[in-house]
Amino acid sequence: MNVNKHLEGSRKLVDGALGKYLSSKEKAYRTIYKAMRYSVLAGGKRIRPILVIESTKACGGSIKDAMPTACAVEMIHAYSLIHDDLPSMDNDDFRRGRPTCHKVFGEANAILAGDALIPLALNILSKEMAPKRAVAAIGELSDAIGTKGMVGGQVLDLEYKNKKKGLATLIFINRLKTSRLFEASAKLGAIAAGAGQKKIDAMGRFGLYFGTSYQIIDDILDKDDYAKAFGVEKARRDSEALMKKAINSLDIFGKNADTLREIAAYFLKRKS
Ligand code: GRG
Repeated sequence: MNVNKHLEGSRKLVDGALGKYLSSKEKAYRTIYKAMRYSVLAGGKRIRPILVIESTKACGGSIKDAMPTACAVEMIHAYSLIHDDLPSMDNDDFRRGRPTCHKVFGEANAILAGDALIPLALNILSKEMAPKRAVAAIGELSDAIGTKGMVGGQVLDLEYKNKKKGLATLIFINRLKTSRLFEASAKLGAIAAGAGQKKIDAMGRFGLYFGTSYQIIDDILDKDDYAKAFGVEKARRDSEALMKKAINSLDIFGKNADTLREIAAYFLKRKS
């Protein structure tokens, strides 16, 4: 399989679906949709929705089963980036090569665009999944992004901003801030396919290891946290070991998870 081409195709499908969810013909809502579209449709690797889709497929579901869930997860990711860029957090002027949401729409509208993406994501899950799957998906996603997930990780990250972090702290923060949403993405894909608990759990392990490796690679590329604290060589070794663990978590899916295995190997070698 040509992984690059495959990912490109998936990205196009995700972008098309996101565009549809993020449109309203009513004049009154023009500003908020404009701000949301600006940030969500600004490119990005779409790795989380791709994990949702491939997890669904590995569990016997279709792209159609996966797409609402895939878009919901990407909306949550986009919200976290919009808020992370705010002056009160990372205070970034650029994201994905263009001015950040608050630079273009003002701080209040950027906060609100991020805010609006959360209920929209949950609403999509509630309306477009079968009731039992929707309840499981909303439960998992809200766990992943709340106080003991992404928000909790961000709070700790801010607390430790100018302090030295030991290995355990660094891993804990990364787990909450980054890997937990990867874990949820892979699990949500299995839930969207109607998989049983064993498969949902296996996908969760895959997502968690994948996300942890992904964050370390991010740090190598940004010369940041993990790579800065422990050196590029250890960071490289650890990211490889974690991606191996991710791939090993897929054993119970047999050949059905071959695409996920190839995607994991591909992202281990990413350069941006
Ligand atoms: C505001 C609650 C709240 C949380 C923010 C996501 C986040 C937490 C902070 C952003 C900073 C950062 C580097 C987080 C680690 C997660 C990560 C690797 C984000 C970048 O994700 P990619 O590589 O980006 O998927 P694209 O642009 O490709 O979508």
